[in-house]
Amino acid sequence: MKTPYLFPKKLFNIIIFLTLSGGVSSLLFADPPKGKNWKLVFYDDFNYPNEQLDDAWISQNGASGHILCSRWRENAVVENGNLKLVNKKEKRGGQEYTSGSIWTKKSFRYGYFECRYKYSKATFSNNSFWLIQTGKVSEGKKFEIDINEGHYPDEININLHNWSDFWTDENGKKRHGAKGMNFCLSTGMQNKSIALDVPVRASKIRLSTTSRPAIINEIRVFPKISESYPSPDCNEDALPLDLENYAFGAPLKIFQDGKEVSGNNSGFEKINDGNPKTSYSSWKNLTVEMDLGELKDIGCIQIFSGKLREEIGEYQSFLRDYVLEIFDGKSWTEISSVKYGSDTKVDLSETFHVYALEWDEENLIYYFDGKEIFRQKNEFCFSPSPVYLSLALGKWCGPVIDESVDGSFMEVDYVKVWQDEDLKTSILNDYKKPQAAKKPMQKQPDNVQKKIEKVDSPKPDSKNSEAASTSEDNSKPKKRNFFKNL
Ligand SMILES: [Ca+2]
Ligand SMILES: [Ca+2]
Repeated sequence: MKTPYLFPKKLFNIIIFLTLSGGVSSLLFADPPKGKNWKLVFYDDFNYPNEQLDDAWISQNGASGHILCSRWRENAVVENGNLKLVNKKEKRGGQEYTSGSIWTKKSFRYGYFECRYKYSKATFSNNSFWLIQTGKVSEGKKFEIDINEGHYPDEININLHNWSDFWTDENGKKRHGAKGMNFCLSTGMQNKSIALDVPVRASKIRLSTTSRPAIINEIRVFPKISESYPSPDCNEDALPLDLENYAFGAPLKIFQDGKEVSGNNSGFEKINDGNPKTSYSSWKNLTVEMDLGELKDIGCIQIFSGKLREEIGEYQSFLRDYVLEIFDGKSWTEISSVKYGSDTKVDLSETFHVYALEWDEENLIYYFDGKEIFRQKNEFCFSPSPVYLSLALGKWCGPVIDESVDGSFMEVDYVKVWQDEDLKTSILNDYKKPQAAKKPMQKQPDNVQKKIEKVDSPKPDSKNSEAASTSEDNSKPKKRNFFKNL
């Protein structure tokens, strides 16, 4: 039985910030928001021997087809008071990498869920703290709440999935509902203006990026001028009348993962339609080739990227990297590039941060370091769920770099769950869940599962969701082992 860790209540009311190198703050403790009669019902700070992890947690032991790694108990290591989920470059379970994924034996309905962790320092890792309703739906729909599927170095992803209702879209793809938001804590690449000291002469320009999503609102190409250039996000009618934008309406070729794509209603033209509020986005490696028609003397190239979140009036999900090339009529030459993530001012693998969800019958409210960052109406999450801590490897999480992934780890300081003692419908001491049952995605044959795509989501498809990260043995009956409430 797990040792209960009880702190004086007063301690939980203290929020301590440490200022570390680079001006990054690391939150030591957060706290449930005030106004409810919170009771701490689960607390694991991993301050015990590795073997004891199995008292309260179940580990995946097997492959997951939708990601690039199989996941095993050996990759979940408790040491020095923390849990490490470790990525390894090793062939196992039919895949090239291994990692770790665990979930609580205990399930919870409603409450305040909090986890303090660091991302693994690897670009294509998915660092997840999440809930998924397993087994029979007692009320509402099968759901998945991704409190955070974090991507190195500074990306936060929140998603709510409905795994009960599916439909087939016009392309024959099976879809399900998913809504959320993602954003990067750094915004240096959103408004990129590349002014050249010496003009270059070119008839074409080419922009390539591995960012996912790759959202491009507008590309502008200007001649050399003596004044400063306008901001890349300004409206077309705000440009000086005598400043020609060579990019406006220029023919485009679009390549995804190296293949040229075409099609009506593709939205390519939004890349250079003059309107910074319209955009084109891709979930594959994107290359945009723009034909300027003839050789032009170019003094500045501007790239404006990012998804506008109208509810807060901010752009998010900007490009994380690019290579910009020009064609002088004979050959291509690189004139500017940014390495993936090098613009970041915040590295969520360097410092611990607190990710949290407040879940009740009406709302899902998400927090980062004690501050609300997003909220959604709760329309179908009414059943109990275990808490998951998962590390996965997937191409949608950034460029695949073997050297950085081997040995990288997501480090978890603690997980806490509070519940509102005044909310009679929450599960406090009376819920008896016999097993972690099969997840919904397991019922899909592999070929169907791969086709399922989300809608209304900043992520491209369900294979990117931890929902499909089901353990091979997840459907097996689990031994009853109920965590003692604190
Ligand atoms: Ca546009
Ligand atoms: Ca700890």
